[in-house]
Amino acid sequence: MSARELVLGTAGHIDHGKTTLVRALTGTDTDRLPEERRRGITIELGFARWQLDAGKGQRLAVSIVDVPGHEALVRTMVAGAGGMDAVLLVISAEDGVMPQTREHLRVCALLGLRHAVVALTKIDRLGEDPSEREELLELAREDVRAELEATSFADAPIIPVSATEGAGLDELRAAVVGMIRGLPGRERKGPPILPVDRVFTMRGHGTVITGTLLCGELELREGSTELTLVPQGLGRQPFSVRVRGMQVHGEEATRSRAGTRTALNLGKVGVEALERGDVLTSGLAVVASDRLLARVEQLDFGARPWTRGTSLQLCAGTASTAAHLVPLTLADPETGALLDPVGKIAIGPGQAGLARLYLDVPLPIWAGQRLILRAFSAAHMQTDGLTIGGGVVVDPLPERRQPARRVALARALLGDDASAKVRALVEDAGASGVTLEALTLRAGVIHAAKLLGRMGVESGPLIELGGRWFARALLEPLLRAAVTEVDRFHAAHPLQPGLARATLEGALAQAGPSAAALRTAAVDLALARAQLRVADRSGSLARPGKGTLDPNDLPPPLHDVVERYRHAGISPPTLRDLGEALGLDAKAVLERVGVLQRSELLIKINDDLSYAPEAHAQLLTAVREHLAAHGELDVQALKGMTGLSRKFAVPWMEHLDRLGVTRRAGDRRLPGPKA
Ligand SMILES: Nc1nc2c(ncn2[C@@H]2O[C@H](COP(=O)(O)OP(=O)(O)OP(=O)(O)O)[C@@H](O)[C@H]2O)c(=O)[nH]1
Ligand SMILES: [Mg+2]
Repeated sequence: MSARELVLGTAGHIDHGKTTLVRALTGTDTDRLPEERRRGITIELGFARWQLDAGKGQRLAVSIVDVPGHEALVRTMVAGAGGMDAVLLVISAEDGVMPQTREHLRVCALLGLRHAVVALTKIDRLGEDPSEREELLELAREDVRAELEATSFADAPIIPVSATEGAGLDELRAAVVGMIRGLPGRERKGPPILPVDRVFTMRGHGTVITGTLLCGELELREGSTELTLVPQGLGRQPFSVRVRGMQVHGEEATRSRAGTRTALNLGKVGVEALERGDVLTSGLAVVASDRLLARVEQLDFGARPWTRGTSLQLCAGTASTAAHLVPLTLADPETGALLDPVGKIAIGPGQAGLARLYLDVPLPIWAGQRLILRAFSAAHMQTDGLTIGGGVVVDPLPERRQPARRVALARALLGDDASAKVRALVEDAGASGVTLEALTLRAGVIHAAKLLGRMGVESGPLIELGGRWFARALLEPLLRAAVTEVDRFHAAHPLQPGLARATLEGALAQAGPSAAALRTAAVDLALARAQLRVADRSGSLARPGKGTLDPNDLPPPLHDVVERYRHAGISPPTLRDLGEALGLDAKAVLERVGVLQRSELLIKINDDLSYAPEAHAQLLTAVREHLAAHGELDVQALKGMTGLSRKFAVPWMEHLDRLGVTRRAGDRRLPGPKA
């Protein structure tokens, strides 16, 4: 196999001799269907292999795609053209340029094709008289030259041929070889993208699909090679398929490269599960989407501007659907740069701009994909066909946002800087964040993970939280909101050490939409920067210097409580005693005792019983001494030793167990690990 593989596609008006020329060059009749033979026209895409001698022993393996010229079959032509590297434009010298000559040319240009050879066919039909023939040929040549002048094919060689008599075919071969030399290579890195153009069953093999591998590489590995089928159409889901066999140029192969016509034999899937328009791929490049952001252009012969809601037919890859368009902004006619949106936007004939496209059914879409837009009204049918414009996909999965933000994002996505694309997408996602998968798809970059890693370092502009990426700058306003919230809490609850963390994060959620992970990270950052601190054992959060209980300078209501406990020593009051003594209701008592417990100014024994730290320490010492002397402890002993009543002694025993000073053994307590 040669080093160079490419797809050469025919183009041109119906009956101008495309299929006849392919047969003369390759020996293959690409009109296989009985209906094609009967009507003498091409209906389906045809495929032929062409071994071309490029001189110096080099052979080129060219795959020819032969398209129909019929005005009603332009969608089929577009499906074929999506995989072409170069064009063989066929124009009858007898008839000259006709509507589908123009329309096909435009499709090729809109799809980004830049290389063509023109075959001026049927020269044997220009009459007997040599000088008259020469004159007619010259006229035809001028006609073609004039038509090409304003296109990206202005320099294409024009070769007069007769497919039926063979004249000019050597010159045509030489011109094609010359053109191929100037062709740029295809992108082989990244995931494979193969739009399906045929699905059929082959006896003994099962389901076979064919298509042109647009980018990447396919390698058939021992065992199984899995690919993902991204479907077109409503109600269909992506699924994986196993590749059992591969054919390239009619021969078994284990590898196919970008720009190669490829047939795949798929295991365990019926033909009814697949359709033209589906895409085989792997990794994260293609997504079934029914809304997209695209840079679009309307050709200059259009009859009316595209406004909000304009309906068009959209062709993408080998698929197509009806769609409507919402223009967002215009492009500068000189530089092509997207302008700031002003007023009501309409994209008129000869203008380009940014638009959202809403598709009637989802199609497999990828970033950077070329689109063809066709009109439904037949206003230009007679002269130009229905192809009215085209575009390139800027974002295959856009979120619903304001036009100004769409335009800013589109500017970054249309550039060449992969880091800038990724960063712009993360910033656009705002407080909801975006996953690595979505970023890879939407930016259309292969190494999104690597780029994110670089931008996600501690001082970098991005941050990953809970599997989503955010702009680090989002943390600052949330952090400020958290601090303000805690300040407000201190002002409203001067007796409380701080605000529960969950309550604080809940309050941040009320302030505006944000991901939970982002709120948590903002609070963490406030703690790391010491703008907040953990106030007590329950994890309440406070501002530095606030909510702190200084034991020597307690607010009077708390001071009163502590004093009661201090004076009571080892026989402290119950909550009820305390309430009665201070004239407080149960709630107020609980609140004050709770604050003091959390700040360790009181030590909790059970729900009703607390001790001042001094009395608590005193009792612990006594217990430890008793355990050391006697090796055990019971309620009776505790009562005797301390003078505690039974009411206090029983909870104390349990408290000692919890502390690990004692451990229970039947009715007795033995020394525990913390004795
Ligand atoms: N005399 C003469 N007839 C030709 C030549 N090339 C094609 N024809 C005839 O023109 C008719 C149409 O040729 P096709 O090759 O089917 O044209 P086509 O462009 O493939 O048509 P579609 O695929 O339907 O668009 C056939 O009858 C051919 O025999 C030629 O160079 N000389
Ligand atoms: Mg044909």
